[in-house]
Amino acid sequence: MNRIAFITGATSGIGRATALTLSENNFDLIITGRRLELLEDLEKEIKSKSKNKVYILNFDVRNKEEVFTAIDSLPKEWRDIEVLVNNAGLAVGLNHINVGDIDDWERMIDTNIKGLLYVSRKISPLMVEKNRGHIVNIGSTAGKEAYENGNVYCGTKHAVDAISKGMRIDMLKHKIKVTAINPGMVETEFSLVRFKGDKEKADKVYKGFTPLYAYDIADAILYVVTRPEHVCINDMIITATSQANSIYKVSE
Ligand code: NDP
Ligand code: 8X3
Repeated sequence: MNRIAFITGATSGIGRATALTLSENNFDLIITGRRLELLEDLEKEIKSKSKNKVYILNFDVRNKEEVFTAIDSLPKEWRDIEVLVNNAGLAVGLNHINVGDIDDWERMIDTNIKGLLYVSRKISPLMVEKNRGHIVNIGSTAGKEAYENGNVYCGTKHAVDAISKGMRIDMLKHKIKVTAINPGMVETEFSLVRFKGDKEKADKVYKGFTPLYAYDIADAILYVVTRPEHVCINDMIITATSQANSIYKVSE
């Protein structure tokens, strides 16, 4: 087996690009998400390009039992996970707090915070057993400063920021690295999900400037997980050149 990376949210966007990039760089992959047919397509694509191995786990990160059962079901040879990429996440809705939709808030909190915690709770002990591993949490520039209408999404990503710092301290004596990668605007299915399938609204988000693409973030993930053993990249903020942070962006 090659080094094994476990990627949540590999059906689309950053997770999918990361799976393809890591596979091109000799990782075997455990790819996860809710849309099984997209995981199967990704598996076929990877296998058409390399001899690297792929294992599919199909679960919803919000469902603790599903997460635990799926990870417990991994065969012995797939349990030596060296890299966990906690990527599954979403924004839903874009409203002032006084008119926010509580179901949207719960989806974001359950996915971005609780889902990340469920997966980490199951995989970190496997890493601790070996005194080896690397957890990469996908935060956001929205986890570094809040913006108008972003309230709860920004809150969940600030939580990812704090959890990453805490994890890094807890994992120190186990020689497990923890990296937070915080992208600005990346053109993926993110805005389509945020605007609940309204493609016109979603497309507008990326008009008038060159955003980041999923492969830009995958490239950063590849960089952090291929540093020498004594080097840990703690925190990375990556924006498009046209963007300074979550608030300031210029048109081209
Ligand atoms: P996409 O919508 O393209 O991908 C999101 C991925 O998360 C999908 O694979 C989806 O899989 C998975 N996912 C969502 N909910 C669940 C769930 N309940 N259970 C399991 N998997 C789930 O968006 P991105 O690639 O852009 O987003 C990836 C991460 O990057 C997120 O954490 C996002 O917050 C973060 N991010 C994105 C930015 C952007 O501008 N795009 C900027 C900064 C951070 P499926 O639907 O098949 O379950
Ligand atoms: C996604 C980037 O600016 O839409 O985390 O919050 S932003």
